[in-house]
Amino acid sequence: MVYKYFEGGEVFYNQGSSFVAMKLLKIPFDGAGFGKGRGAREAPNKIIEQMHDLFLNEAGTGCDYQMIDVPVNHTNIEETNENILKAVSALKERAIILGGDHSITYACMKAFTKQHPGAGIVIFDAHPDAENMFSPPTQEDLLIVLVKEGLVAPDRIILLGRRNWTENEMRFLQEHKIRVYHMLDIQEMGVETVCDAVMETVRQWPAFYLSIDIDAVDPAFAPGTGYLEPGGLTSREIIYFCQRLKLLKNLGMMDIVEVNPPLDVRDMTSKLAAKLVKELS
Ligand SMILES: [Mn+2]
Repeated sequence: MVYKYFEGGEVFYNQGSSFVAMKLLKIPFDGAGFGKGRGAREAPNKIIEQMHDLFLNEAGTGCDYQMIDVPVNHTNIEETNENILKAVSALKERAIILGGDHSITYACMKAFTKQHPGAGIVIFDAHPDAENMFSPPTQEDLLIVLVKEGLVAPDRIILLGRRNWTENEMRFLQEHKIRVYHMLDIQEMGVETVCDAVMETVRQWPAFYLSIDIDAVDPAFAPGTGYLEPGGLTSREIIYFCQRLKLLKNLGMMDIVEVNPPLDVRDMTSKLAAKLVKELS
């Protein structure tokens, strides 16, 4: 057996070689915020290019991908969000979204929670993204806007990988009692225990969205991103989380954001993102 079952949980489980179909949404938007995400527009195509070198995933599942291009306007975030909303709302089944900067998760989540009232979100990120309150949100304040606009209940949010924050962000997380597995928690508890705990919680939600800011991973493994934050997850650890979380039936949408090919080293980061797409499929 490749994956262990999640005790008591409903799982998606494929043993041996099989084929699945998956929609891949390309959202090459990097126009939000203060420009740290610039370059992320190149990520979707770069990641797809890297996927050509990967065949079956580790569990033996192959996948037919259907690519969908979402039109973006780098100087107009509202227009871009409208396009994202339309594209994600049209999805009927599980899909993977390739950003783009982290601001895209706002419109994706808006569409997702409309389809799945009461849905939650699991976010891998080195940062809480709760500093300012711009609306529409940038990658700096995604979380704050999700909560303030009532798109997600604070107790249906789980953050993983946090290791840098501001005072405002710390206060926000505490005030709203948002569940956070900081890097230190992950180190002390161990990845398996944390993953078990996360799954135990999210399987009780009607549905959940998985958002992976690649900066949750240590820059040693994923240097191609705008904010380098030492002390993150290893590539193996993020792969492990993906392999297990995707077993939950109520996982709906997933995104991988903040991959920045112009800042990358030998396409390491795009390659890792490509690997995550395969393991999530
Ligand atoms: Mn981040």
